[in-house]
Amino acid sequence: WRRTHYSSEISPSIGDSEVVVMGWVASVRDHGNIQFIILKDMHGEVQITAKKGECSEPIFEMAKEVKEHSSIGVRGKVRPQEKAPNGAEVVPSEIRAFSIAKKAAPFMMQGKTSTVGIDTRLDLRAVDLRRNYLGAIFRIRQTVLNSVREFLARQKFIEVNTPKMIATATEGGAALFPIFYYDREAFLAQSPQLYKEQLTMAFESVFEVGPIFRAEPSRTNRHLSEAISIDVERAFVDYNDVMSLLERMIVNIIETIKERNADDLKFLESQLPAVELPFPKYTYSDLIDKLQEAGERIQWGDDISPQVMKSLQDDRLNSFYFIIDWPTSTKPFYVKPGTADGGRVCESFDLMYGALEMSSGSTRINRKDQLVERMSKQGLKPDAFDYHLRVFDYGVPPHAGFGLGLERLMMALTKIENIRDATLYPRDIDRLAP
Ligand code: ATP
Ligand code: AMO
Repeated sequence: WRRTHYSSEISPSIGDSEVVVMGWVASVRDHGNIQFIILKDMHGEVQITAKKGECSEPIFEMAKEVKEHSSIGVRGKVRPQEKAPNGAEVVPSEIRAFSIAKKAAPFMMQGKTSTVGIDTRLDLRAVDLRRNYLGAIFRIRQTVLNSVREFLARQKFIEVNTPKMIATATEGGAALFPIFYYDREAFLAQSPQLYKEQLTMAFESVFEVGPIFRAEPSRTNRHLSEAISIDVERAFVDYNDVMSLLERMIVNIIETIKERNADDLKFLESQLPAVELPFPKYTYSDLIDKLQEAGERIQWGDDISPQVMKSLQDDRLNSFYFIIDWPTSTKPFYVKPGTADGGRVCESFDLMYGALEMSSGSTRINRKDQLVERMSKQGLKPDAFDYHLRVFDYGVPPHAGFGLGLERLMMALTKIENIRDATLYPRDIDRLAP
């Protein structure tokens, strides 16, 4: 018993030869003397039609019994059927039940929406992931990753992996997860920041796709405790160059999804964001003025929250745009202050999609004395960063880069409302399993 065809290959052109298909029961429709089973596999769906009198009595009985979510194999002949997926159906001569679903899952495999809440779905995530809706989401995610790797490889970036068990924090605001590391305390990495910067010394252009860990105590639809970050770092460039790289990468991702995921987009009834190069840029200071004009009680130096951004009426703020030149005090120690105004603002940017932050990036400090000074100003002990500071005696090039949150990007691309649906097994303050 071997699978001979995937669902997508079952079409009238097969003629009346025998096939074996395997998959999961997506739905069963009982019409008395005729049973329709929709069988789902990794490539789509195929209809199995068991008619009383046409197939044997035991097969007909079996077709009546298989429940949704069971995994089965079907041997049978193909015949044209206009109303079935791909215009053909399989008339079963044998049905094998590999594993019969013991219970009805609390959600349906087909259809776009689910009637149950996300917590019920996450409790049974592997089954939830069989839903066509999430299938489409994760195929698009795959295209995003492929497209990022293809795009950066064309620019001669090399992909790296940096340690996830680390000695010191890099991203001031976000809290760390402490771990036991033999007899010492260590942390899960909040970002590959210092390692990717160091690696520009040897390789010039590097990127990493990997987990970042952040102890986010808040329950929001846009924070995970473990997220995937696309981190990019390049030598001999500044923040304008990497903003240009980032926006071209986003456009490339969107074009690639249009090419490779047309069926998924159709199923999701979702439009990809309309983008045009270059993305609009707003300076932090200009936005603060605009927000104050709109009546927001916000001061220069404050962070700009998604709630606050919603008070601005500007169509260009509905898609991708950059907020640039942030106050130096709001950004981590490694971000390079500008030369004007005693370095009050720094060479930094956030890439936004509407009110949602997608990415942060900057030109980095490449002088040891300046880095030490910035660490001290932020209340960090330079001694703790000795492992990092020592390489600055050996020709650290000017460099710049960014971190792009993969799940956040998925939210912008597919309009999912909860970031948890952009990850297979989400981690948050309430959830550590499955
Ligand atoms: P080894 O032959 O190196 O002792 P192993 O055969 O015992 O490894 P595992 O310990 O199961 O295999 O690990 C699988 C692979 O992952 C091996 O190739 C191992 O070298 C690598 N590996 C295991 N632990 C670590 C680690 N802490 N850091 C890096 N690589 C690791
Ligand atoms: P930042 O802290 O802004 O910058 O993180 C970069 C991007 O990672 C995503 N992100 C998250 N996504 C989901 N859940 C979270 N808890 C979470 N935290 C962050 C966001 C965010 O924009 N080292 C710098 C990057 C750099 O300068 O290269 C950094 O970590 O999309």
